[in-house]
Amino acid sequence: MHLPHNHPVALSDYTPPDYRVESVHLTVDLHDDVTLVRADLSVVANHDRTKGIRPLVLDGRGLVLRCIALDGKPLTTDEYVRDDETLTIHHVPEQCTVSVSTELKPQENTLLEGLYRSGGTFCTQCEAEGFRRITYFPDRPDVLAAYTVTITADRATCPVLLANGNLAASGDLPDGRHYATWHDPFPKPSYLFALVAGDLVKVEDTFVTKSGRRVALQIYVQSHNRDKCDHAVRSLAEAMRWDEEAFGREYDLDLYMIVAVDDFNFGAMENKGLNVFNSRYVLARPDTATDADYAAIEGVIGHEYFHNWSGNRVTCRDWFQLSVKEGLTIFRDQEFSAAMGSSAVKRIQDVRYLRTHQFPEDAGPLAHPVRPETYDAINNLYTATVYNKGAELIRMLRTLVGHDAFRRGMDLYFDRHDGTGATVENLVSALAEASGRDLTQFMRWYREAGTPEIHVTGSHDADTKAYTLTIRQGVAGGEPLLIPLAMGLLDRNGNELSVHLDGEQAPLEPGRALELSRQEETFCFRGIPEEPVPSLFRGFSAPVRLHYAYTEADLALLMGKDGDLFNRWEAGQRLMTGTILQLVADRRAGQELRLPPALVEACGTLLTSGGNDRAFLAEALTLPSENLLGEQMKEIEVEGIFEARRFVRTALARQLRGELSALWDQCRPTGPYRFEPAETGRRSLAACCLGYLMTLDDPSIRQACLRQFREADNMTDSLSALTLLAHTEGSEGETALAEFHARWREEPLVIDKWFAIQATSPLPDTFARVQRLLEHPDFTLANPNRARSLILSFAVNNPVRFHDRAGGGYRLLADHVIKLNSLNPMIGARMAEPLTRWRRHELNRRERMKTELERIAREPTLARDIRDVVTKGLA
Ligand code: 0A1
Ligand code: ZN
Repeated sequence: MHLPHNHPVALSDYTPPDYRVESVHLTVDLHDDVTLVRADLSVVANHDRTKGIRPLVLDGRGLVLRCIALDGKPLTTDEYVRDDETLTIHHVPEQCTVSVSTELKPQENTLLEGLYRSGGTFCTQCEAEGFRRITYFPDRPDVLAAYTVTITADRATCPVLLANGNLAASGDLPDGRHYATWHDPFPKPSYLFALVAGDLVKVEDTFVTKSGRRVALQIYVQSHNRDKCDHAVRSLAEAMRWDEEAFGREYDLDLYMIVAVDDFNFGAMENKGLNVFNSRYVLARPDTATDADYAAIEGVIGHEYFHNWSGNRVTCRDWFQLSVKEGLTIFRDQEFSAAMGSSAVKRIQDVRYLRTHQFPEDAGPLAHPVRPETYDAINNLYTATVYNKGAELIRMLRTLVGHDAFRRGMDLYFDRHDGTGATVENLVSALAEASGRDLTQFMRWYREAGTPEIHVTGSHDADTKAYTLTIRQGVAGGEPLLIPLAMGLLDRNGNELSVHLDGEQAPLEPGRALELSRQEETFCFRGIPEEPVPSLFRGFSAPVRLHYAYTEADLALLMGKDGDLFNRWEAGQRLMTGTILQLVADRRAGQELRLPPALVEACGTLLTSGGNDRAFLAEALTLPSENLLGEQMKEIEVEGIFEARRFVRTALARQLRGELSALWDQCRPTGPYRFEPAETGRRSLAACCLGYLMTLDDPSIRQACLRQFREADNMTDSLSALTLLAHTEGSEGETALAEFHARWREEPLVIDKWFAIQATSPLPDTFARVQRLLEHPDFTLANPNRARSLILSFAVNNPVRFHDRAGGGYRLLADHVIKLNSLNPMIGARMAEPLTRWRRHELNRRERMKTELERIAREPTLARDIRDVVTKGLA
């Protein structure tokens, strides 16, 4: 088996670069056959040359080298050495210009890394190591340079020529060609370089910054998508305003460009002044995009914009420090989205995402710390741990130092490290300095993988009116973490008790968290007249698993009365989880399934509470997913969970039919589609009620659902109805799927939804259907969105069908990982991940999953990204 560089990269090996690059002049001549790239690099030595002159090592992959020159003088082949990954020049002066000319074929680049074509548009993706596929360069984030880029192309096919920064010159050339020169004054690492050339239209707006500068906001899309950019433009302006208000950060160029392309490996990329986006995070029209799509667009547009400070102005020193830009920027986009809508609901969704994606990652063979010590394939480090757990660490830091000191600390961080690459230590030190706190113990969060288990017990002494919480941290490596515990105590009527720690002058201020720092500790509260119900980790104040023996009555009380909305939801989820897992056990024991009255009562109360936060109500009424339930079991019982969950859903619908129908009625639309919190809440509650009602196998409800599918003026209502129809026995599903395809065949993002709905159907014929859909003329593995919508949706979001005992799902997944090995290994690696979870399943599945991983491992040449996942999965 051949694998270039199969030894891991280690943080402990970090050394500063031997050479800096002060400026880069790139000339890129785009053609349909061969593209020519010339790079002129002003190189300056960055080491003590009295101790010996070090060679200049440039990174490069898959490049055809035409010529290389030093200060204008061409080098002969004995003056440099080249291998698959590098080009080394042994004798370079202290300062010099290195000129390299390379040839590329972007039209043949299926990796979607480096320079490639998407639907005819030339575009780039350089993070993490794509720039080395364009030219030879010290392709590492701590080499920052000013870039000037000249693009030449055919004017008819590529009228739009874009790169980072400001347009410096443009004009015509002979033979129907033209050129544009762009200059970016802000030094940046190569991973932030971008270039776009194509036939695109521009949707434009202006934003005036707080200091009064006018910034042109431009979104570039293919002309048929011109009418789907309004929401993206609005989101960008809102993000810019929010960052000024919440973080005091202002935009620094006169132009901010976003380009949407259909073929993109991830979500979007924050290239300086020229973001390139997966079109699914730009394009939206009420009839083509759901509320969830609108929210995701707002979040991702915000995310890439916020990177302008947390990522671009202050970048990361090396890839081990990825979370200083990603964890921080996720935190910032979460706060932005919270401010745009319901913050409790946003928190619930973020925590659900963390538990669904990051907790399992942290408990499996791909677990790694937020700042790992080593990595094999850099592209596999873009994980829920680095991003989402990284964001939780920032959130905890803010809780620990307080909002004001956090803001001062961030200012200090941005000021101090502007124009450089920072480390996790730099970030935490700025917060420590601004707050005067010692955060040494906190650094452990960055070093340790795994989700801490927190065991809490309470005891009440009626005589002394003292209540004691005993808290134990189960930490893998032994040493305890510094953990903020936001909490409250409720009396038996649900009233909030004042939380007064024994030995302290005054009660705990609202918003202040207790701090856990030892393996085991106790907190004693005084003046507590009766045994209270503790509300622990309010707002999910730390990414931990809490173990506390709540009774059903405790949970019902918290669900109805907790002052913290997040914990109200959490109590409901605990009650539902406990109920369903008990039913899984009952089913296993051959007992008849019965729904406990406590859950019916709690849900009934929710339905009739008249609460006006409909978005919250929808979250509170939603049962934990099969995946989340599986997470709670030592060995996942796929069918047991599916059956027990379905039983609960149907039984709740039967017993609460009247309440559900009434609420559904109250949630009918009253006007045309608007994306605003009250309306998205109304629609999600309507979908939730209809979802329960559709379990009742009632033809009149199915007809109502079909009407909603056909008559809705928006994709949210239409798609929720279609999903329910397609996931329920009955002819309406087929009819609706066919109508939907016929209507939307020209809209790829909508057709992605059509594939995903079918791939996630719990109906027994889904596997056969997925196999058929793989042959559908609209299916292609070359487009990551399409590949994900069919294959990954099936593997990740349809446990009961993917884990079919015959193992067909596993085989199908492995077949496609192998196909992607040569086509697009970055996506192939993501597709291999579900197979690495084999240890969590019963013997038969375990063996079959492992067999498929082994089959992938036997491929004669396995790309690094895939090999990394497969090797860890089998270790
Ligand atoms: N920095 C981008 C994510 C991203 C990372 C790698 C990519 O290609 C390998 C593409 C995008 C972000 O956080 O949005
Ligand atoms: Zn990011």
